[in-house]
Amino acid sequence: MSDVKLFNSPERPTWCPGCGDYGILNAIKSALAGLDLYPHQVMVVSGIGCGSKLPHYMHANGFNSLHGRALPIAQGIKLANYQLTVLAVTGDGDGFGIGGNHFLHTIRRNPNITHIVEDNMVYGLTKGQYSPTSPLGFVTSTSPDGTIETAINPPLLAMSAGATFVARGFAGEPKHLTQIIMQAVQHQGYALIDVLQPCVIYNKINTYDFYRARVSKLDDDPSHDPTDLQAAMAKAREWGDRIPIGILYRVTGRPTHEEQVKVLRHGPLVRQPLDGRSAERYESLKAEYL
Ligand SMILES: Cc1ncc(C[n+]2csc(CCOP(=O)(O)OP(=O)(O)O)c2C)c(N)n1
Ligand code: SF4
Repeated sequence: MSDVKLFNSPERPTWCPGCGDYGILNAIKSALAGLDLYPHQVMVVSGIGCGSKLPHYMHANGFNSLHGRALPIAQGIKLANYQLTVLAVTGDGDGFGIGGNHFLHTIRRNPNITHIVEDNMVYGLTKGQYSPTSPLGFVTSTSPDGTIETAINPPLLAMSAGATFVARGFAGEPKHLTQIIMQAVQHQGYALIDVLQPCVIYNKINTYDFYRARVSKLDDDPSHDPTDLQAAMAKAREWGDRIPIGILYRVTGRPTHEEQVKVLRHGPLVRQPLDGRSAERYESLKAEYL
């Protein structure tokens, strides 16, 4: 039986005390252990940002990549070895700004990966510039008079692009988030979890208190049908006195990217034999790049 302690890393997070990323890290580790997964079965890919330091703070395979590039790298890893449980963990700037193009095309492919977005609505690592999810009028160093760009609504965007699993979590509710992550990992296809993550330094609006007064769990709403796309889109638009968290939308039966790539019918690429010519090519590439 796996255990959450197996995912503990000796590295101490450098996140600010109170940062929402702590709750997300704990939820990820609990979810993986809860699914009886072991560190060697898991790959955590990130980009660059405060939240993207996460792979360093847990014991599993990890890839701290380039700003905005976590999704293509996660897909490449999944194509190489679809037996790995692959998580892409990104900030909102990382996942929806510089990586916005990858976000849309990942949804189209439906790879069997889980995308967890630490959505603090600001660029934390680079000291508080506005991001694609910053609310209109948000005052930052790059928007001293308030942002004049409309914020994207990530769950709504994902649903309209055809995502098969879309959820919203809150870093201040790690047990609830754990349950969402477990279901996202079990989902066959691309699963987005947009996690409301307080940045205690650069976002003084979307704080723990702000969210605690507003979040409402969809699990407590018996009328919510996560297979009803129109209803799920309406829920994703709710952002006022009540902010729904939980699984907004889930549809099953759409083939994953890996199921449709013919060469993978012979097994994971990493387990397929190389013929003589490709072995030579592999050695020359290895010599060139390593
Ligand atoms: C190509 C490139 N552009 C810009 C940067 C600078 N940069 C590093 S992290 C970051 C934004 C981080 O914000 P976010 O992704 O929301 O994550 P957070 O730090 O808030 O967790 C930026 C602009 C970079 N490292 N690489
Ligand atoms: S700056 Fe914000 S996002 Fe970055 S570690 Fe501190 S609280 Fe977290």
